[in-house]
Amino acid sequence: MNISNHNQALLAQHTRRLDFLKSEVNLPAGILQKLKDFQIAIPSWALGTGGTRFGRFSGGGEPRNLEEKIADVGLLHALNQSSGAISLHIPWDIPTDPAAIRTLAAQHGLAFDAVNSNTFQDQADQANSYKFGSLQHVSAATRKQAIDHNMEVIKQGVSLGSKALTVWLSDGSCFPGQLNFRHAYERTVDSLREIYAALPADWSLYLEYKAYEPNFYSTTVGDWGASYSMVNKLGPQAKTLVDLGHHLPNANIEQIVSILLMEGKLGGFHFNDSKYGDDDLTAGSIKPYQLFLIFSELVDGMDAKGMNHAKDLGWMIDASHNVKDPLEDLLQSVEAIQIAYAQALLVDRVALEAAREANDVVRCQEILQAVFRTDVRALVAQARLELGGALDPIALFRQEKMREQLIKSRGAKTVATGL
Ligand code: AOS
Ligand code: ZN
Ligand code: ZN
Ligand code: ZN
Repeated sequence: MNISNHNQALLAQHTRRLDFLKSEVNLPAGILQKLKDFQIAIPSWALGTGGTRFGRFSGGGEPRNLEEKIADVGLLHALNQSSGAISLHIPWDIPTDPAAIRTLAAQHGLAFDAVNSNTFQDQADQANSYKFGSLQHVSAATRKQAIDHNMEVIKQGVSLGSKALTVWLSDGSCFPGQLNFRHAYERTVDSLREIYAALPADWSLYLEYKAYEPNFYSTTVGDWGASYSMVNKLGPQAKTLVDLGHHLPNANIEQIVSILLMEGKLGGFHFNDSKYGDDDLTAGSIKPYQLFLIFSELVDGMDAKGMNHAKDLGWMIDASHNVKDPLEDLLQSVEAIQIAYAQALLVDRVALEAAREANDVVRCQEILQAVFRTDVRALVAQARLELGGALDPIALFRQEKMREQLIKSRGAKTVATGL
């Protein structure tokens, strides 16, 4: 891959754009360093073509094992220098030789982000079924099996150097009357307490909530209120994870984020975008203003607490690709997140606060929208350039015929493990 030739060819145009931006906007000191430090983890399950229950249209050249998934994320990271971590899903990814896997990841400059447990599917060798839930199950044996699985995931994560466990539960019910909500809640908390007790001291537990699907009447960890109350019961290492696609329509996600952050209970994100439900579309593809508003709250809230933007929350993508090349799609997502972050860093907080205190609603909107309508792509590209990435990662991916090369080495009909 010839990044420097690619960058050389685009440099004059890039410099023009960056100079224009600098002439228009006062760039705060340190903004480039913040952008350079900001890394977004790639989920191992998003590297292949997804699908729906109606079908799946394979794209070809997909990673067939953990080593190839790491290679794919390494490729993304080489292109954008902002995807320096991979988030694994157990048992879709089993590191049979953790030392070798760690070495391979290190060769690509990758760290291991949160590990994800899976008690929403039955595995072939499993004694008890999760058809009626896992941590909430009426049977103690089934709950124990799910607890043990989470403990096993923590072990796997420790062997790779991960520092967090993400728990997403599909537990709930499909019909009114099916479930005793209180019992389901209490059993879930009791099960989570056992998992929490197995966390190493420097680990976090992220509890992800989701309004519905696959259960269509109730989900036991169905919203941030349920997650927040549970993580509060568990202890300081447990926090809520916000997946942008997991809310009921029109939810004010930025406000949820702001409150969780203020309460010290925001753990991290699964970034994606959606029009209707848990669509898992490219971040910023449908509601880029919402993404910006979320980042605006994040920057404001993290700065108020003196938090490190890059390190103190878990930044992950959770997406599925049905019609796009997964790698190109992920490059788009990372860029959209970086753009939203860069814009949030440009908000004049002092002016905004003054306008709020004066009840100058028009001014408040002007301040935010002036930033949102500023094209900061050259700034994000400059951060990539300074880190040795490509000025235009997708263009380079295409110029170098990377998908064609992957198809040549892995085959045209591949099915990456995962959903
Ligand atoms: C499911 O809807 C959630 O977003 C989870 O994060 C899940 O573990 C992930 O999407 C993989 O299926
Ligand atoms: Zn998710
Ligand atoms: Zn989801
Ligand atoms: Zn989703």
